[in-house]
Amino acid sequence: MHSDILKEYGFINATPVLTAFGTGLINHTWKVSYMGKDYILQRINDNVFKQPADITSNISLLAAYLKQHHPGYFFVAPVKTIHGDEMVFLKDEGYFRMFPFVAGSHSKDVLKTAAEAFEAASQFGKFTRLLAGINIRQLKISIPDFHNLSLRYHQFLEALKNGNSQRIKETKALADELAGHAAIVNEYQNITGNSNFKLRVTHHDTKISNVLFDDAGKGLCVIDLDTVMPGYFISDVGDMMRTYLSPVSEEEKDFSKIIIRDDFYEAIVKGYYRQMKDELTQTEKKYFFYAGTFMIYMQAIRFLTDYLNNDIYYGAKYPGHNLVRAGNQAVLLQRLLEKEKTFSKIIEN
Ligand code: GN1
Ligand code: MG
Repeated sequence: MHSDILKEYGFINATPVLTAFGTGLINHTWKVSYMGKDYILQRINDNVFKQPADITSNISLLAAYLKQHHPGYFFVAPVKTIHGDEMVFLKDEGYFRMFPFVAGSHSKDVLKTAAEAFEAASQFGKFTRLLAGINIRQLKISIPDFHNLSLRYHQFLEALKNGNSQRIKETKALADELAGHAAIVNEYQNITGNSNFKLRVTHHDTKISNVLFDDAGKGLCVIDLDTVMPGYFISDVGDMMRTYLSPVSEEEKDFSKIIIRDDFYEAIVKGYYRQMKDELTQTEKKYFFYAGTFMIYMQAIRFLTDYLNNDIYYGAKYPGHNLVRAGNQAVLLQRLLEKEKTFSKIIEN
């Protein structure tokens, strides 16, 4: 199958070498080596991204805007096919697109230092700031209600009623614990009704592997722009907290390893503020800490909802996988909430 796709890119003179790449849960990603150059090939999961053409349209829009207004910004545009298209559709295979593997750049799957958190936060902040002038209505909504916490909470309650009954029983304690944090949902509803909260160009997937670093360890740009849509800054800042603060990820089964690293929190604040300090409203700034609770809570209920619905969205590599992930995120939420007092001082300074 891959040879048909790669033919669309004119890769016919030698045999391209494909290797699975990255750890994403939704799209499938390969590294392709062809005639001494490397590329990233992705198959879009069109169960999740129902209109893959919307992604292409958004990326072209961003590329054109940045080229015009911030020509110095390093933007990784998709490789075009021999027909000049940015996406390939093959019957029975789905939607594919390819990016150049930027020479002299690298990405990371885990953060080792707070300096890396600073660089990443600065890159995500810069992205939103540089695009602040774009007419946000031109952006397509590639996943409707993606970070709509009210809807996610509703889906969680639905799964508790109509999901796998055995699993509903088995997860009662965790479900009760999570339902006990519904104040996070109420706060989200306040935000959506508050005009001091701005819809901005938001990345919506700010994990560390979506930042490209140069050889000196400085951030170059952000990648994986499929979920770039109008959104609130809490999505981006919150997902950084969710994925940078603890030394272990959502996959960790030993929950005692989940801890919050204060210096990484400070690095996220400093890196993001370096770019966004003058963009954020006073009201938004008050929700900086909340951002982390918002995203961790949403991820916890998304994992548990999927477990209750027999793992139809995230899939499971072993029995109980999504339950482990949900339990992990619930502990992370608890650990972060314990830091509220300490961290509010960091923002004030
Ligand atoms: C999914 O596919 P990936 O790993 O980049 C999910 C994110 C979750 C993440 C949790 C479209 O992202 O929202 O935070 O898993 N993306 C989608 O690992 O649902
Ligand atoms: Mg992603």
